[in-house]
Order: sequence, then C-alpha cells, then structure tokens
Amino acid sequence: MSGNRTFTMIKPDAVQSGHIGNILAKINEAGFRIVAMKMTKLSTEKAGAFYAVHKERPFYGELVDFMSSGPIVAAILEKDNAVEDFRTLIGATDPAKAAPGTIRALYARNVGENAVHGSDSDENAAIEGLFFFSELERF
Ligand code: IDP
Ligand code: MG
Repeated sequence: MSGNRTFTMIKPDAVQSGHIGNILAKINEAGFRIVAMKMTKLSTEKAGAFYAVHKERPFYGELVDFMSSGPIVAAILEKDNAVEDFRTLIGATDPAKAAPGTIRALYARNVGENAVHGSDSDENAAIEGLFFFSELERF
C-alpha cells in the first residue's frame, strides 16, 4: 500500500530566483497539505549526509556544494499516494526532459540546479522528514 506523506526541498537555485511562493502555490493547487515546513541552510556535512546514497555518483561533490550554497525550504507534504503524485508534479530530474507545466519544467535551471527535491519512496520520505523535523515540528 502506498503511503500518504512525502518530503520536499525547494533548492537553493529556486530560493535565490524568488520562486518559493510560485512553487508552494503549485504544491497547494495539486492538493498537498503542508505537515511541516522550515527555511534553513545545509552545511556541506549535512548536505553530504542527506545525499550519502549518491556518494559514488560522479556529480556527488557538485551536488553537495550546490545544496549547501544557499538557503532551502524543507517540507513534509501529505496527500493520498504522496510520493508518486509529487514526483509527477515535479517532473523529470533534467528540466529539458520534464513534462510541460511541471515544477522543474517551469523553474529548474538544469539537471543539477533543478529547483526541487522529491522523495523516491515511502521509506525515504520518512527518513528524509526525520532528518529535518522533530515530532514537535510536524503537524
Ligand atoms: P531526483 O532528484 O530526480 O530524484 P536523483 O537521480 O536522485 O534525481 O539525483 C539527485 C540530485 O542530484 C538531482 O535532483 C540533481 O540535483 C542532482 N543530479 C542528478 N543527476 C545529475 C547530473 O547528471 N549532473 C549534476 N547533478 C545531477
Ligand atoms: Mg532522487
């Protein structure tokens, strides 16, 4: 059975470009409820830990540098079938391949600086939500 929560970040490129409000509006219009949210900045250590699963990928260093380059907005989102529906809403990793109207098609700069993160499984959604939010910060 699919779960009802996912985790997202509005990445440093989209925060810097002033797209927080536009992206939250898309999330809202798509029927997600915000369970938790904060603006914060990842240290290189924290970014490295968050993306540890990609350690062996050639772009890992670039990814860690980018994700710690400026503030991000982290959030837990709730909706039926949250993980899959949110991946559909954000579109493909590479904005050049993302479907029209998706958040990455609208706001991403390139395959690395791609505006938003979205969890890839219920298990990772739970792990990633706990990485940022305590029980007292989840509503
Ligand atoms: P996803 O975010 O769509 O799940 P992943 O393959 O999990 O994509 O990669 C994690 C993040 O790493 C991407 O969102 C993007 O920021 C970055 N990334 C992925 N592929 C590349 C690449 O080929 N070059 C640079 N950065 C990349
Ligand atoms: Mg991923």
